[in-house]
Amino acid sequence: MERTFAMIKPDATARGLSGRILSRIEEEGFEVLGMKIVHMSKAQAEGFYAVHRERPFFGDLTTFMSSGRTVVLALERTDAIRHWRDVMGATNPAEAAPGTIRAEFGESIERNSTHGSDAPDTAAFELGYWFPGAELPAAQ
Ligand code: IDP
Ligand code: MG
Repeated sequence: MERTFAMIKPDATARGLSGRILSRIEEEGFEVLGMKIVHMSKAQAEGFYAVHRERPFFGDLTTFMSSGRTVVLALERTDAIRHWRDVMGATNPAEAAPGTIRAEFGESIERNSTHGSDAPDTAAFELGYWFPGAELPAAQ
């Protein structure tokens, strides 16, 4: 079993897509260990995306991510990190494979509907960022 951090981004919550995305998550065999709705501040978005601080899109990205509600999720499954990245599809919805969430719902490379951790170390950081302390059940 492995855990990953996922998020339904503001473009998707605004269009009423949270339920459909959560259904897909459960259909894919993920256990939802933690879930909450967060309207993050700009500073929280900057902390979460600190790894992208130097990228040209950092300002726009953190403005977008703090513009509305997100659903933050702690997910568990075998091969969770890679499987969730596969289900989301490529960062740019125009390049995402048919049937992926970003191909189906993404509006642009920025407004691409979902987030997923890309490696064990980023998953650990991101899970701890949104589910601090003992909010999640202890790993088996
Ligand atoms: P990922 O979400 O597929 O892991 P990252 O490269 O980690 O992609 O970028 C984080 C987020 O930043 C993306 O999901 C997207 O919302 C935004 N982003 C990435 N590249 C661009 C870009 O070239 N222009 C605008 N926004 C971008
Ligand atoms: Mg990333």
